[in-house]
Amino acid sequence: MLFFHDDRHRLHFPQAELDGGQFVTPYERPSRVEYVLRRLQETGMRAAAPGALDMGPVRAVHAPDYLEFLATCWADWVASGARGEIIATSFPVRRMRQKPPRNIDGKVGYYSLAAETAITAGTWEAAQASCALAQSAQRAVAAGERAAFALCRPPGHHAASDLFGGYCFLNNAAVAAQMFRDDGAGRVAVLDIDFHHGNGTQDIFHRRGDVFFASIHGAPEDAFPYFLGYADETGEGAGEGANLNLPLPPGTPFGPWAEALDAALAAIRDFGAEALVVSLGTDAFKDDPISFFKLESADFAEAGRRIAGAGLPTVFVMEGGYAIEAVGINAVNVLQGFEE
Ligand code: Q9C
Ligand code: ZN
Repeated sequence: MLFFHDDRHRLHFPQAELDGGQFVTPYERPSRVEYVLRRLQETGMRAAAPGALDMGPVRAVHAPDYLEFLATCWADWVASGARGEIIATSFPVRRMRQKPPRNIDGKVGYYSLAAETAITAGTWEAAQASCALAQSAQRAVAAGERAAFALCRPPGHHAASDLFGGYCFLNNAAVAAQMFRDDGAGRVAVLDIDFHHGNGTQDIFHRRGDVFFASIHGAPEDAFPYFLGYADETGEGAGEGANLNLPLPPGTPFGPWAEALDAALAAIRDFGAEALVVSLGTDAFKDDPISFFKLESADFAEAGRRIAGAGLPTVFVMEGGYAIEAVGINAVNVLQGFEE
């Protein structure tokens, strides 16, 4: 399988993540990519050179003011006299006004969905380079490859049209799905197998009937992002019926997880998708430090086999996965299973 990567992911490496009342080294760290790269090379996957970012499809799924915020927030933060990394502390919660303030500290809270994700000087460049990888993989598949893998970092599926957080800034999977539509696919599906609910992707397509979103994830009662991802979220308006959430409880092993995967794939087939984007997180792994499913490494290969059974042109986009040494094996197992 062809894959795309870009060293500029290293430009995004905050020192700090707020976790359990302490600042810790972020779980979402550059070494994740090194482990995946090594495994891709060991297994003979083919590296291809990524193209430049096309802002057209990015603007189709993200709000202009949000993109402007991402491009300018670091300079504004530094100019305000702040000395550390950008961390959101104030949010427009219940009964408050949904209106971006002038103050940069207020803006940061307005455009974020959680406080664990810091922004640094290089974050915007890294996020753009990451998104360009999803675009390059989509172009390869549109040009006739059966499948391609974008080794995206930072990840994307928590990023909504105008929100960052959950380690995500640009929604790489949503951008790839949008590009399939722009290329003429009438119907596209996004299958999200990251442990966490893909709230950003769901939100972006919630009112659209042309992009189906299916997600298998830790139930929101128990897992981040906590405030979206219930089974009764089925889409709205033209999008009614084009959203499928499959939340699962703590301790879920491969058996019930795989049943959910089969249900998602059946729904994608019934929808009539012509192309597939997979949000490929490996944090459903049993040893993941921030998740609670119990998949074994071999299970990821079986997941890849089942995804291949959909018979669709497929773009794999890297999302989460924090059991660092196993991230490469687990991610590449999905790709290898797909290719069998
Ligand atoms: N105490 C992705 O997998 N919450 N994002 C961490 C740790 C945020 C996960 C809490 C998890 C975000 C792409
Ligand atoms: Zn995740």
